[in-house]
Amino acid sequence: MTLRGIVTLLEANRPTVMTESGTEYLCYLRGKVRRVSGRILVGDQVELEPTEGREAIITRVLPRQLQLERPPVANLTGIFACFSLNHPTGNLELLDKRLVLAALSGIAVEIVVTKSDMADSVKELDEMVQLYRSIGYRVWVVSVRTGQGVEPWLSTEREGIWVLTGESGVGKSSLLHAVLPHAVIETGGLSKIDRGQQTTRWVRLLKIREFWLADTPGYTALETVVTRAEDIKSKFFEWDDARCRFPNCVHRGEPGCAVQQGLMDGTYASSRYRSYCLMVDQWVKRWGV
Ligand SMILES: Nc1nc2c(ncn2[C@@H]2O[C@H](COP(=O)(O)OP(=O)(O)OP(=O)(O)O)[C@@H](O)[C@H]2O)c(=O)[nH]1
Ligand SMILES: [Mg+2]
Ligand SMILES: [Zn+2]
Repeated sequence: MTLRGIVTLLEANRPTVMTESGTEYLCYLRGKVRRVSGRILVGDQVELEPTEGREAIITRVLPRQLQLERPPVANLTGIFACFSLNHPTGNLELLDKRLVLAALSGIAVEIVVTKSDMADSVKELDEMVQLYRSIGYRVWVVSVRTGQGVEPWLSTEREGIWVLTGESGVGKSSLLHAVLPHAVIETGGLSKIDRGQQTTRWVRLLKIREFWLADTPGYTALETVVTRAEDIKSKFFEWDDARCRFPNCVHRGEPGCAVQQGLMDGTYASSRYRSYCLMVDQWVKRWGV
Protein backbone atom coordinates (compact mmCIF):
# COMPACT_ATOMS: atom_id res chain seq x y z
CA MET A 1 0.00 0.00 0.00
CA THR A 2 1.52 3.33 -1.05
CA LEU A 3 0.44 6.51 0.72
CA ARG A 4 1.19 10.17 0.08
CA GLY A 5 2.29 12.52 2.80
CA ILE A 6 4.38 15.48 3.86
CA VAL A 7 7.47 15.47 6.08
CA THR A 8 6.47 17.35 9.23
CA LEU A 9 9.53 16.77 11.40
CA LEU A 10 13.10 15.57 11.15
CA GLU A 11 14.36 14.53 14.50
CA ALA A 12 17.78 12.89 14.72
CA ASN A 13 17.54 12.33 10.96
CA ARG A 14 14.35 10.31 11.18
CA PRO A 15 11.49 11.89 9.24
CA THR A 16 7.97 11.97 10.55
CA VAL A 17 5.41 12.03 7.76
CA MET A 18 1.76 12.99 7.96
CA THR A 19 -0.43 11.35 5.36
CA GLU A 20 -3.34 13.01 3.61
CA SER A 21 -5.72 11.36 6.09
CA GLY A 22 -3.84 12.93 8.99
CA THR A 23 -2.00 9.88 10.34
CA GLU A 24 1.62 10.32 11.37
CA TYR A 25 4.31 7.74 10.62
CA LEU A 26 7.86 7.60 11.86
CA CYS A 27 9.84 6.79 8.73
CA TYR A 28 13.01 5.36 7.34
CA LEU A 29 14.37 6.37 3.99
CA ARG A 30 15.02 3.62 1.51
CA GLY A 31 18.75 3.69 0.68
CA LYS A 32 18.15 4.26 -3.00
CA VAL A 33 15.87 7.19 -2.26
CA ARG A 34 18.54 8.73 -0.08
CA ARG A 35 21.08 8.41 -2.86
CA VAL A 36 18.78 9.89 -5.49
CA SER A 37 17.15 12.67 -3.47
CA GLY A 38 19.97 13.57 -1.13
CA ARG A 39 18.95 15.12 2.14
CA ILE A 40 15.26 15.00 2.88
CA LEU A 41 13.68 18.17 4.24
CA VAL A 42 10.69 19.16 6.29
CA GLY A 43 8.04 20.15 3.76
CA ASP A 44 9.00 17.44 1.26
CA GLN A 45 6.10 15.59 -0.36
CA VAL A 46 6.77 11.86 -0.26
CA GLU A 47 5.35 8.44 -0.97
CA LEU A 48 5.56 5.91 1.82
CA GLU A 49 4.75 2.32 2.57
CA PRO A 50 3.62 1.49 6.10
CA THR A 51 5.50 -1.36 7.75
CA GLU A 52 4.34 -2.04 11.30
CA GLY A 53 2.34 0.08 13.66
CA ARG A 54 3.02 3.72 12.94
CA GLU A 55 6.23 3.11 11.04
CA ALA A 56 6.82 3.37 7.32
CA ILE A 57 9.46 3.44 4.61
CA ILE A 58 9.74 6.43 2.31
CA THR A 59 9.92 5.11 -1.25
CA ARG A 60 9.96 8.36 -3.21
CA VAL A 61 10.52 12.06 -2.69
CA LEU A 62 8.46 14.17 -5.09
CA PRO A 63 10.21 16.98 -6.96
CA ARG A 64 10.62 20.15 -4.90
CA GLN A 65 9.03 23.42 -5.96
CA LEU A 66 11.44 25.54 -4.02
CA GLN A 67 14.25 25.07 -1.58
CA LEU A 68 16.26 27.70 0.22
CA GLU A 69 19.40 26.97 2.20
CA ARG A 70 17.73 28.58 5.15
CA PRO A 71 15.27 27.94 6.60
CA PRO A 72 15.77 24.26 5.74
CA VAL A 73 12.21 23.74 4.55
CA ALA A 74 11.15 22.53 1.10
CA ASN A 75 8.26 23.92 -0.93
CA LEU A 76 7.96 27.11 1.03
CA THR A 77 5.01 29.40 0.23
CA GLY A 78 5.77 32.26 2.55
CA ILE A 79 7.41 33.49 5.70
CA PHE A 80 6.23 35.44 8.68
CA ALA A 81 8.95 37.93 9.42
CA CYS A 82 8.61 38.23 13.20
CA PHE A 83 9.98 41.37 14.75
CA SER A 84 9.82 42.68 18.30
CA LEU A 85 10.49 46.33 18.92
CA ASN A 86 11.94 45.73 22.40
CA HIS A 87 13.03 42.70 24.43
CA PRO A 88 14.81 41.66 22.31
CA THR A 89 15.54 44.94 20.54
CA GLY A 90 14.38 44.73 16.96
CA ASN A 91 16.85 45.14 14.15
CA LEU A 92 15.25 46.85 11.15
CA GLU A 93 18.18 46.02 8.95
CA LEU A 94 17.62 42.30 9.47
CA LEU A 95 13.90 42.76 8.91
CA ASP A 96 14.43 44.60 5.63
CA LYS A 97 16.91 41.99 4.53
CA ARG A 98 14.36 39.25 5.08
CA LEU A 99 11.73 41.20 3.14
CA VAL A 100 14.06 41.69 0.20
CA LEU A 101 15.31 38.11 0.18
CA ALA A 102 11.76 36.78 0.28
CA ALA A 103 10.89 38.92 -2.73
CA LEU A 104 14.03 37.78 -4.57
CA SER A 105 13.19 34.14 -3.81
CA GLY A 106 9.61 34.55 -4.99
CA ILE A 107 7.97 33.73 -1.69
CA ALA A 108 5.29 35.63 0.17
CA VAL A 109 6.12 37.57 3.31
CA GLU A 110 4.02 39.10 6.06
CA ILE A 111 5.38 41.06 9.00
CA VAL A 112 4.38 40.03 12.50
CA VAL A 113 5.27 42.57 15.16
CA THR A 114 5.41 40.43 18.28
CA LYS A 115 5.33 41.17 22.01
CA SER A 116 3.41 44.40 21.49
CA ASP A 117 2.78 44.55 25.25
CA MET A 118 6.55 44.88 25.75
CA ALA A 119 7.01 47.83 23.40
CA ASP A 120 8.54 50.77 25.26
CA SER A 121 6.85 53.32 23.02
CA VAL A 122 3.41 52.96 21.44
CA LYS A 123 4.25 55.85 19.13
CA GLU A 124 7.36 54.13 17.83
CA LEU A 125 5.41 50.93 17.31
CA ASP A 126 2.67 52.75 15.37
CA GLU A 127 5.19 54.54 13.19
CA MET A 128 6.92 51.31 12.35
CA VAL A 129 3.65 49.61 11.46
CA GLN A 130 2.52 52.55 9.34
CA LEU A 131 5.82 52.68 7.48
CA TYR A 132 5.63 49.07 6.36
CA ARG A 133 1.92 49.21 5.60
CA SER A 134 2.51 52.25 3.43
CA ILE A 135 5.08 50.27 1.42
CA GLY A 136 2.43 47.62 0.87
CA TYR A 137 3.30 44.93 3.38
CA ARG A 138 0.72 43.12 5.41
CA VAL A 139 1.62 43.88 9.03
CA TRP A 140 0.19 42.16 12.10
CA VAL A 141 0.66 43.37 15.64
CA VAL A 142 0.37 40.63 18.21
CA SER A 143 0.91 39.86 21.86
CA VAL A 144 0.42 36.42 23.28
CA ARG A 145 0.43 37.97 26.76
CA THR A 146 -2.68 40.09 26.11
CA GLY A 147 -3.99 38.12 23.14
CA GLN A 148 -3.94 41.24 20.97
CA GLY A 149 -4.02 40.55 17.25
CA VAL A 150 -3.52 36.79 17.44
CA GLU A 151 -6.98 35.86 16.18
CA PRO A 152 -7.04 38.15 13.13
CA TRP A 153 -3.54 37.01 12.18
CA LEU A 154 -4.52 33.39 12.43
CA SER A 155 -7.92 33.49 10.82
CA THR A 156 -6.66 34.97 7.56
CA GLU A 157 -6.95 32.49 4.72
CA ARG A 158 -3.67 31.05 3.51
CA GLU A 159 -2.42 27.91 1.91
CA GLY A 160 0.85 26.09 1.50
CA ILE A 161 3.80 26.07 3.87
CA TRP A 162 4.59 29.09 6.01
CA VAL A 163 7.49 29.54 8.35
CA LEU A 164 7.95 31.77 11.38
CA THR A 165 11.32 33.52 11.17
CA GLY A 166 13.00 36.04 13.42
CA GLU A 167 15.64 36.53 16.05
CA SER A 168 15.82 34.17 18.99
CA GLY A 169 13.45 35.36 21.71
CA VAL A 170 11.00 37.34 19.55
CA GLY A 171 8.27 34.88 20.51
CA LYS A 172 7.84 32.62 17.50
CA SER A 173 7.23 29.49 19.53
CA SER A 174 4.98 31.35 21.96
CA LEU A 175 2.83 32.45 19.06
CA LEU A 176 2.55 28.93 17.78
CA HIS A 177 1.71 27.76 21.25
CA ALA A 178 -1.04 30.37 21.56
CA VAL A 179 -2.50 29.09 18.32
CA LEU A 180 -2.09 25.38 19.01
CA PRO A 181 -2.08 24.97 22.77
CA HIS A 182 -2.01 21.18 22.57
CA ALA A 183 1.07 20.85 20.41
CA VAL A 184 4.35 20.24 22.18
CA ILE A 185 6.34 23.42 21.61
CA GLU A 186 9.42 24.53 23.49
CA THR A 187 9.50 28.16 24.55
CA GLY A 188 12.32 29.83 26.38
CA GLY A 189 13.14 32.96 28.26
CA LEU A 190 15.59 35.71 27.53
CA SER A 191 19.12 35.67 28.81
CA LYS A 192 20.44 38.41 31.06
CA ILE A 193 21.55 40.38 28.03
CA ASP A 194 18.00 40.39 26.69
CA ARG A 195 18.61 37.98 23.90
CA GLY A 196 16.81 34.77 23.14
CA GLN A 197 18.37 31.48 24.06
CA GLN A 198 17.89 29.45 20.90
CA THR A 199 15.22 27.33 22.53
CA THR A 200 13.77 25.75 19.43
CA ARG A 201 16.00 23.08 17.95
CA TRP A 202 13.87 21.30 15.37
CA VAL A 203 11.78 22.54 12.50
CA ARG A 204 8.29 21.10 12.83
CA LEU A 205 5.29 21.63 10.57
CA LEU A 206 1.89 21.97 12.18
CA LYS A 207 -1.42 22.03 10.37
CA ILE A 208 -3.52 25.13 10.83
CA ARG A 209 -6.75 24.71 8.93
CA GLU A 210 -5.68 24.92 5.28
CA PHE A 211 -2.03 25.76 5.72
CA TRP A 212 1.10 24.42 7.35
CA LEU A 213 3.04 26.48 9.81
CA ALA A 214 6.57 25.79 11.00
CA ASP A 215 8.52 27.19 13.84
CA THR A 216 12.24 27.59 13.23
CA PRO A 217 15.19 28.01 15.55
CA GLY A 218 15.96 31.74 15.51
CA TYR A 219 16.74 32.31 11.85
CA THR A 220 17.13 35.94 11.01
CA ALA A 221 18.15 35.68 7.42
CA LEU A 222 17.05 33.64 4.50
CA GLU A 223 19.72 32.15 2.34
CA THR A 224 18.71 32.56 -1.19
CA VAL A 225 19.85 32.39 -4.75
CA VAL A 226 22.72 34.61 -5.80
CA THR A 227 21.45 37.64 -7.61
CA ARG A 228 23.10 40.85 -8.63
CA ALA A 229 23.37 43.68 -6.14
CA GLU A 230 21.46 45.84 -8.58
CA ASP A 231 18.39 43.60 -8.17
CA ILE A 232 18.14 44.67 -4.55
CA LYS A 233 16.96 48.21 -5.23
CA SER A 234 13.88 46.97 -7.08
CA LYS A 235 12.74 45.24 -3.90
CA PHE A 236 12.55 48.51 -2.00
CA PHE A 237 9.11 48.97 -3.46
CA GLU A 238 8.48 52.44 -2.10
CA TRP A 239 11.11 53.75 -4.55
CA ASP A 240 9.32 52.30 -7.58
CA ASP A 241 8.00 55.64 -8.67
CA ALA A 242 11.16 57.64 -7.91
CA ARG A 243 12.23 59.23 -11.19
CA CYS A 244 15.99 59.59 -11.00
CA ARG A 245 17.85 61.41 -13.73
CA PHE A 246 19.67 58.21 -14.72
CA PRO A 247 17.49 55.13 -15.23
CA ASN A 248 20.24 52.87 -13.84
CA CYS A 249 20.72 55.07 -10.77
CA VAL A 250 21.64 53.01 -7.70
CA HIS A 251 20.77 55.91 -5.39
CA ARG A 252 24.27 56.21 -3.97
CA GLY A 253 25.04 59.85 -4.59
CA GLU A 254 24.39 60.18 -8.32
CA PRO A 255 23.21 63.63 -9.43
CA GLY A 256 19.47 64.02 -9.85
CA CYS A 257 18.66 61.04 -7.62
CA ALA A 258 14.98 61.13 -6.66
CA VAL A 259 15.51 58.68 -3.80
CA GLN A 260 18.11 60.96 -2.18
CA GLN A 261 15.72 63.85 -2.70
CA GLY A 262 12.86 61.87 -1.12
CA LEU A 263 15.06 61.05 1.87
CA MET A 264 15.81 64.71 2.37
CA ASP A 265 12.22 65.86 2.22
CA GLY A 266 11.01 62.97 4.38
CA THR A 267 9.07 61.06 1.72
CA TYR A 268 11.23 57.99 2.26
CA ALA A 269 12.36 56.45 5.54
CA SER A 270 16.06 56.76 6.31
CA SER A 271 16.07 53.40 8.11
CA ARG A 272 15.09 51.72 4.85
CA TYR A 273 17.82 53.50 2.95
CA ARG A 274 20.36 52.46 5.57
CA SER A 275 19.25 48.84 5.21
CA TYR A 276 19.57 49.15 1.46
CA CYS A 277 23.14 50.47 1.57
CA LEU A 278 24.22 47.84 4.10
CA MET A 279 22.68 45.08 2.06
CA VAL A 280 24.26 46.17 -1.20
CA ASP A 281 27.66 46.54 0.45
CA GLN A 282 27.42 43.10 2.04
CA TRP A 283 26.33 41.65 -1.26
CA VAL A 284 29.20 43.11 -3.21
CA LYS A 285 31.65 41.96 -0.55
CA ARG A 286 30.31 38.44 -0.61
CA TRP A 287 29.50 37.86 -4.25
CA GLY A 288 31.49 40.54 -5.98
CA VAL A 289 28.53 41.51 -8.15
N1 LIG B 1 5.42 39.86 27.49
C1 LIG B 1 5.43 38.99 26.49
N2 LIG B 1 6.33 38.00 26.48
C2 LIG B 1 6.34 37.14 25.44
C3 LIG B 1 5.41 37.26 24.36
N3 LIG B 1 5.69 36.28 23.47
C4 LIG B 1 6.71 35.58 23.98
N4 LIG B 1 7.12 36.07 25.16
C5 LIG B 1 8.23 35.58 25.99
O1 LIG B 1 9.45 35.73 25.28
C6 LIG B 1 10.35 34.65 25.56
C7 LIG B 1 10.86 34.01 24.29
O2 LIG B 1 9.77 33.44 23.59
P1 LIG B 1 9.91 32.20 22.59
O3 LIG B 1 8.55 31.96 22.05
O4 LIG B 1 10.62 31.05 23.19
O5 LIG B 1 10.86 32.85 21.48
P2 LIG B 1 11.37 32.21 20.10
O6 LIG B 1 11.26 33.27 19.08
O7 LIG B 1 10.67 30.95 19.85
O8 LIG B 1 12.93 31.96 20.39
P3 LIG B 1 13.92 30.81 19.80
O9 LIG B 1 13.20 29.50 19.85
O10 LIG B 1 15.10 30.87 20.70
O11 LIG B 1 14.25 31.23 18.38
C8 LIG B 1 9.57 33.72 26.48
O12 LIG B 1 9.95 34.00 27.81
C9 LIG B 1 8.12 34.08 26.25
O13 LIG B 1 7.31 33.83 27.36
C10 LIG B 1 4.46 38.34 24.41
O14 LIG B 1 3.61 38.55 23.52
N5 LIG B 1 4.53 39.17 25.48
MG1 LIG C 1 11.35 29.03 19.60
ZN1 LIG D 1 18.49 57.38 -7.59
